[in-house]
Amino acid sequence: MKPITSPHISAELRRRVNAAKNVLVLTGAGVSAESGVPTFRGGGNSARWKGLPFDVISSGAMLERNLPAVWEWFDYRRDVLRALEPNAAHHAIASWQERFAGLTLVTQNVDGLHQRAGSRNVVELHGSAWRARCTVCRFVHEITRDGARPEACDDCGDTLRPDVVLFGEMLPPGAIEFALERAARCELCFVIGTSGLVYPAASLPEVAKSAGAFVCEVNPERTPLSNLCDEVITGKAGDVLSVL
Ligand code: BJW
Ligand code: ZN
Repeated sequence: MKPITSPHISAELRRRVNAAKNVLVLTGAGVSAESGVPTFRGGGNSARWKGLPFDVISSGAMLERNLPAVWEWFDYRRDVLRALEPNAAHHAIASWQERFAGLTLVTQNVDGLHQRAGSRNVVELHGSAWRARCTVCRFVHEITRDGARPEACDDCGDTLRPDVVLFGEMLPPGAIEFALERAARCELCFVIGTSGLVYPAASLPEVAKSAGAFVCEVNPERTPLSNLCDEVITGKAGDVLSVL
């Protein structure tokens, strides 16, 4: 039987956690991995769709070329998500709202699992698979967990697209600006379950570090951000955050 080992958390990090007020948390696909959501770059099922790599199907160029294919990919993703639940990491992060006076949760995930765990005011840098947006008037439509998605815009009747940020597209107006401003004045920054490859999201820990924050990464693997971090906790988000 595999021995149960507790992740190592330094006394310095514990001191910082106890003292911090302004905390920025950046999450990526790895935070949802223990719920069963495939990561993009971890060799999971969603890395390819009908033979296409995810960065081809999840791209602005594909949306221009073949919107129905992009919808099909997101319809499939929502079907997978429907059956999944938030995990210990989502719940731990949600509980931090009571722990830190100034918590900012910024996620790259489009799965809505942070909100389902009770996190409020989540900054969704890459949008949500649970919304559709009009390609003409930008009116946003919620897609309910059990309902079918709307076919056309309720406001102007035009074509809808997933309300997500695909490669080569701009982030939602104001979202990255707000996150960068919070990164520049946090004392503690957690980078959890992201490969740190996609910008501008990956610039948030860089900004926090330059502004003097203590930066801590939680990931089973090293990433391009590991070297700038003050502490790297090697482990799964659910295991690490449960004991932090
Ligand atoms: C665990 C775990 C466990 C496993 N516990 N961890 C600067 C330099 C170069 C390029 C650019 C740049 N600025 C912008 C760009 C272009 C581009 C970009 O960054 N490209 C790079 C890849 C090179 N960025 C953009 O296009 C962005 N737009 C933009 O900047 O507009 C202006 C502009 C346009 C064009 C040129 C220049 C400027 C938009 C990016 C949108 C990203 N969209 C996607 C798809 C969303 C829709 C969908 O869901 O399909 O977002 S791509 C995909 O990657 C998805 C994710 O949110 C994103 C990040 O991935 P994430 O979350 O890090 O997941 P993984 O799978 O990569 O990593 C998982 C990690 O978890 C791993 O490290 C595991 O070890 C770990 N893990 N189990 C903890 N249990
Ligand atoms: Zn419309």
